[in-house]
Amino acid sequence: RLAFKNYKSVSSQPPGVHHKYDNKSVVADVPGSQDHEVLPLPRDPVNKSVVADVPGSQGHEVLPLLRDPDGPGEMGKPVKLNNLTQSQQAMVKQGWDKNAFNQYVSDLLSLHRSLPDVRDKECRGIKYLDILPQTSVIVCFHNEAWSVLLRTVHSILDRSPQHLIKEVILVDDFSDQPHLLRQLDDYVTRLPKVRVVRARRREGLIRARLLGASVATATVLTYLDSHCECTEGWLEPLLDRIAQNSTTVVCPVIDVINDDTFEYHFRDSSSLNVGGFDWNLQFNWHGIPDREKKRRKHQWDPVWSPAMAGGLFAIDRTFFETLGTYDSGFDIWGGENLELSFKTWMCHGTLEIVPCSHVGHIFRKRSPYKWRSGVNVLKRNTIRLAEVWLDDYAKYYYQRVGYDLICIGCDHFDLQGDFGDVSSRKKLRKKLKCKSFDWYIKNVYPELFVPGDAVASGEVRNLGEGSTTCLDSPARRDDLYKPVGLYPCHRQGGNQYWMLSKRGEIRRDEACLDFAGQDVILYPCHGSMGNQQWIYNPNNHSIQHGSSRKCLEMAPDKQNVFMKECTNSSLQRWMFQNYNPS
Ligand code: LR7
Ligand code: MN
Repeated sequence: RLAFKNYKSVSSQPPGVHHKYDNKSVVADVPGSQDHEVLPLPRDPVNKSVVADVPGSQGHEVLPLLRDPDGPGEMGKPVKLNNLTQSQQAMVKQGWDKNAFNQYVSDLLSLHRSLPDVRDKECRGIKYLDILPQTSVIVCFHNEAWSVLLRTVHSILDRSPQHLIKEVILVDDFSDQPHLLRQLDDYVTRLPKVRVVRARRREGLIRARLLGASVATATVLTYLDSHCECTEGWLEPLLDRIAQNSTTVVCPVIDVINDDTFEYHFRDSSSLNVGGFDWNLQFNWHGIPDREKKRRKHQWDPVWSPAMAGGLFAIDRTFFETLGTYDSGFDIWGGENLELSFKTWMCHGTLEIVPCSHVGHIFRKRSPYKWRSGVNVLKRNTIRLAEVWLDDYAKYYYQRVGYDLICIGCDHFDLQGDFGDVSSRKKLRKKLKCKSFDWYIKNVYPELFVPGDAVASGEVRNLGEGSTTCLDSPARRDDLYKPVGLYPCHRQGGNQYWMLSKRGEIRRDEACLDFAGQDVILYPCHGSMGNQQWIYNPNNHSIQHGSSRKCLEMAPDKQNVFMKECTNSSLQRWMFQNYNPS
């Protein structure tokens, strides 16, 4: 069982409530976070035969036997709404406002809707170990829409071998929507394997997951977000990997459930991605690197991944415990995915994506719930992450988010506000004899561009016209292919942070300055010079383009750049914030 060695445990009793877990729903504290022991709340007995009303749904909670194979959304088909009345349109809008997905459409679908079998056909022939470990599936939620939450639960129950599911634990992270309280308790009485655990206060998803782990009883923990749909055969290949090696942490392929139509889009194994991150310590996806393609025999073999997205994975509970679970100082949302990724690799485990396992997830464009006011929790979590795991590489994160200037000659800890105490996390890392971050970068994620390999970095300031203008462009995936611009220098990194690589790229993350004769744009870095090669001359401060031999020039409006014949005019003089050729 989980012992939560890293918590300040007040009670000498091991945390958890198994022994008195006879009520279906309990309110509990995250182990160690409180003086008092975890107790189930008294609740009224429920009538077993009650069928819950589904708030917001159109009144059809479809039972499996009554299922209509041609019903809306069956086989993962999209639902398009036509000719809505005004009041229906109002409901659609309300659903979007509350959830950041189209709840109205979700409410139209069966809680047991069918999905296509999206696996490679070879997956169906794979023989897994005869005896697989059981798992506790843990689903944390905060104000999740009823139909979406229950479809997650039913997809687990409907599409997993029953003997492999020990229990499904729903961790309510202090929701305040009424349907998630009594009504959910009532609903799960009909589902023998499903339990609800409720946090006493808003814990955030990380501590909510720890709460789930503390009451889970199976040897493998499987985490899912509260807006997922599992497909046929999703579970066995995950458990099989863990059964073969308990230090393997596994993720399914995460398919996209469209946030508007609820169409199930699947990703076939030939276009599989692995997880990585940039120096903002933000998770991102990449194609499978060539070295990894060579290591595997088949496209349905598990893929080593430098990082996990975070929400959907299975882990041996003893290994999770050995790793110190999550840093419980992480609040609300974010950072925990990279924490677990780094320590899995650095502390002697392996992180894989298993192509034969597919689970759908509703990807949203904004976060629908309230975060804490007054603190940037994501930044705080990320600083904890960097301080504990990144060693010397932490400086690239700080530079990237704009801390380098504020912190010259100072201890950056003091200036970044209170990120709490991380000494016990560092101690744990030592105790486990985990490898260095340098080892991780070189062996697990060699594709990552390391700013230390850059010849120059920081802002790129124009030296003409008062020297107040800097090269400035966002460089996320959606911002690519657009001309780069200029903006008053702000010395806060971000869109003004650039790196000049040894090869002559001017880049941020995976985006490179690229000139093909028209505008200077950002383009995915391709690594083969050509239109992405720039020659910086530190003496006359020119930035010359490799193939066209033209020079980068500031436009008179101080908002745009052009490529012009090199004249050495002050408009063609640029200064990198840090220039250190080796
Ligand atoms: O305070 C909270 N308490 C919660 O219980 C906030 C959230 N939650 C629940 C929430 O209801 C949901 O079930 O936690 C889960 C994750 O929250 P989301 O769905 O808002 O997060 P996300 O899907 O946008 O973000 C991804 O990154 C997060 C970083 O902390 C988590 O690791 C999420 O689990 C993770 N989701 C996935 O990995 C699915 C694939 C997305 C990608 C890429
Ligand atoms: Mn999610």
